[in-house]
Amino acid sequence: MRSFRYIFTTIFLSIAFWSYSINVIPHPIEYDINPYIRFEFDENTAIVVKNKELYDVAETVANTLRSSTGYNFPFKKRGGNAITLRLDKSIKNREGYYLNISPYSIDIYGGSPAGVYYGLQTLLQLLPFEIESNSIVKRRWSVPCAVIEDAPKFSYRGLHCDPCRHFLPIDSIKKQIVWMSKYKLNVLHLHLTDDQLWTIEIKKYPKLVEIGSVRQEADGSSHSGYYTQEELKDLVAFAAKYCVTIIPEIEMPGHAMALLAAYPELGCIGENYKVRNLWGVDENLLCVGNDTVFDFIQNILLEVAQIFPSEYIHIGGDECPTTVWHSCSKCQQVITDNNLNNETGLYVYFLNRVDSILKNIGKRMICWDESFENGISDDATIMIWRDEKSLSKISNTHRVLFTPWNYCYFDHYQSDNKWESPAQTDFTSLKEIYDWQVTPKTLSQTQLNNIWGIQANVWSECLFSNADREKMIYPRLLALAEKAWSVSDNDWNYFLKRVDSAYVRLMI
Ligand code: TNX
Repeated sequence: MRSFRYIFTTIFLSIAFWSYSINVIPHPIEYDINPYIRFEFDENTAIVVKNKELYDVAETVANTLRSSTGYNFPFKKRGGNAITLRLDKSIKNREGYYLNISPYSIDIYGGSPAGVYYGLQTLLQLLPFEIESNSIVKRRWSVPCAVIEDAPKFSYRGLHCDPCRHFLPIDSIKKQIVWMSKYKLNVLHLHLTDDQLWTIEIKKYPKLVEIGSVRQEADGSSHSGYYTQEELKDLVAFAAKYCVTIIPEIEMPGHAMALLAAYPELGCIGENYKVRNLWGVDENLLCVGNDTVFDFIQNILLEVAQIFPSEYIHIGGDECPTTVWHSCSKCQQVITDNNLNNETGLYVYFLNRVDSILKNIGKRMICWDESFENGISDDATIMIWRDEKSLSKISNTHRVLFTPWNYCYFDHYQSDNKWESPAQTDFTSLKEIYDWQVTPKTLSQTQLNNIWGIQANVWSECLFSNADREKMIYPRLLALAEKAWSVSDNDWNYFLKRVDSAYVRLMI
């Protein structure tokens, strides 16, 4: 059936003997399109759902279609004038899809519901930009006929969100989820704790939010905010509708001042901690010589695991100056008792104990690349924020996520325009991201196989409002999506044309 439709549409499309460009980001792997032959939507166009697993994605996209066209898009069992959605086991990549638009019908086949969802996103991008409007737009709704076969390059395509430096309403995170999914990103890395705020309710330790989610600023004002478990569960369910997995991050043993302010007995010094009101790195860490610290971590992670079904939990591990451990007798005792040599050994000992806690509760660990020192658990996934050198070293032995600061830190300036709000001092332009060679040619097959994916990080020290944050995310997210999904050749001008169309959608 699929091949019959494919041959039919291909013959139909080739009548024009011309190859046209396609206005889609990220660029699909293979396509044939003819803007002069079109499928017209009308008030009778239906949605046919062939597998019950597809109702959720069908409903999510039907809502977008309904609100702008004003058509009903009824769900039907069969029919010609329809978008028909099916699962297809012959599609090897589970997020891959096959989209066939003929003048009479639209068919989408996916390797999984996510594959079908991505086929639908491509369809939305082929429709006029007003399709993204929240109110009815009176116009002709048609799409060019096309056959598209597509699948992602990387299976992890992430965007990070930091509500700890400046707190974010949950609706802003929902909006981020919707838009990242339109560009086929599938993981939201939610950085829930840091020196400057603890933003997740933990029922067993109420002081974490009572004390840890409020910071006194130097000017006497305060900044605060946290998410209840109910809000976070609702966010997880919302994200699932958009095929986005949320990976929570609970920072340890550093970046933990908000935790220490609430429970000072868990630090080496044991008193006088404050939720930090400066940016940068604090030298206070959790005390590894205090076994209650590990019980505490276990209890927190148990609650986190109940909220987030993701197989992975990120436990931070970055930026840990070890001076306090050096002068803590309890930490030094652990070094002696376990022949750890020095504080670096202690740091790996700490992370490997957390790794075992996670395994016991059925989860796996992600940590930042400082953790890659001799002895870190083989099972840990390392999120690399440094450079290609780290990538080629770590990917020999570990599964990695690549988020190098010079391409993927969206808190950097992106232009020399005077209107840009204050940002971190570095500069990362859209073109730099677009020209980024994610996987250097020197990597071996083993190293390449270990690269799970890429991600952009939106640290929010300088981002005071969601509007500031969105200016930093877009349009750079479009280049990131292209790097994460597509295998197409570099063609900057062609990409810019597609960015122009995407821009109108983002502004609507
Ligand atoms: C580094 S790289 C950090 C964050 C900051 C960011 C600012 C890494 C894992 N940590 O704590 O917010 O730089 O750009």
